[in-house]
Amino acid sequence: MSPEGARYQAEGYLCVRAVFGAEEVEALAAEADRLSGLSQLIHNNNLRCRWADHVDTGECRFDCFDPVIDLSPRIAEATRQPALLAVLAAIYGEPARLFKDKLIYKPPGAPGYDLHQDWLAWEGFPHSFVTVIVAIDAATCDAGATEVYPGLHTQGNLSPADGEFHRLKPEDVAGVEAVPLLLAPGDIAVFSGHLPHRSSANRSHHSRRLLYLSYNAESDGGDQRDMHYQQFQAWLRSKYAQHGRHGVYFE
Ligand SMILES: O=C(O)CCC(=O)C(=O)O
Repeated sequence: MSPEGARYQAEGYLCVRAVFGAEEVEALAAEADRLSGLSQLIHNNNLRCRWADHVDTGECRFDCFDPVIDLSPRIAEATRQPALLAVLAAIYGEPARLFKDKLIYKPPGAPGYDLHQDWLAWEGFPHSFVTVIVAIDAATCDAGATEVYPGLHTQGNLSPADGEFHRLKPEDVAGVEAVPLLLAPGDIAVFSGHLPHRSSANRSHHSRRLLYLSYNAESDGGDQRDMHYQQFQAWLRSKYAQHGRHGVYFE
């Protein structure tokens, strides 16, 4: 196993610096800006869009596209960037397949994310699921960088395996110090689907735009992205319906 692979196995995460060059980052930032201007698309009934309330004013604001690559060939290209795929191949010992793709904007005042694991007990959900963060902006502590709990991925799923999303409890990470994934634009971080993580609010004066790209090992189900998004959108529709929201669509 490569030293990167061994470190990832032990800690459940890995940061690799300057995987994307300045020009690539500039192009991704320009795409993020372009997409944030698609006001027809950014609608609260569109299943592709996620929202978050400003921590001080309570104003509900757009936060994330999920998925995003079908909106931008440039971002789609970033998911296949050779140096990024080489890091994943070193971890897996085989090629990786894209499973999910999000662009999180986290503007100033956006709240953090509660402590959770990404792996979900859904039929066929790949056990080899990992997420790659690609930093478009700097991820700093005051901007609400993602924080991980090293080593706890070895404990597997820490919440009921009932197919629901669960927040974890502080006891689940007791005794382990959180490590913020501090990234400069162009850096990447890779972390396991079983690694507990969270983030704080963005208290800085700049957005913390990150691509959140998830993959599985080729031998663990091959290309499952379409299937995942069908399953995910059916799940979202059922959640909206439980709250009396029936006008949702995907565009
Ligand atoms: O944006 C963050 O810091 C965390 C996002 C996250 O945990 C998620 O999307 O699963």
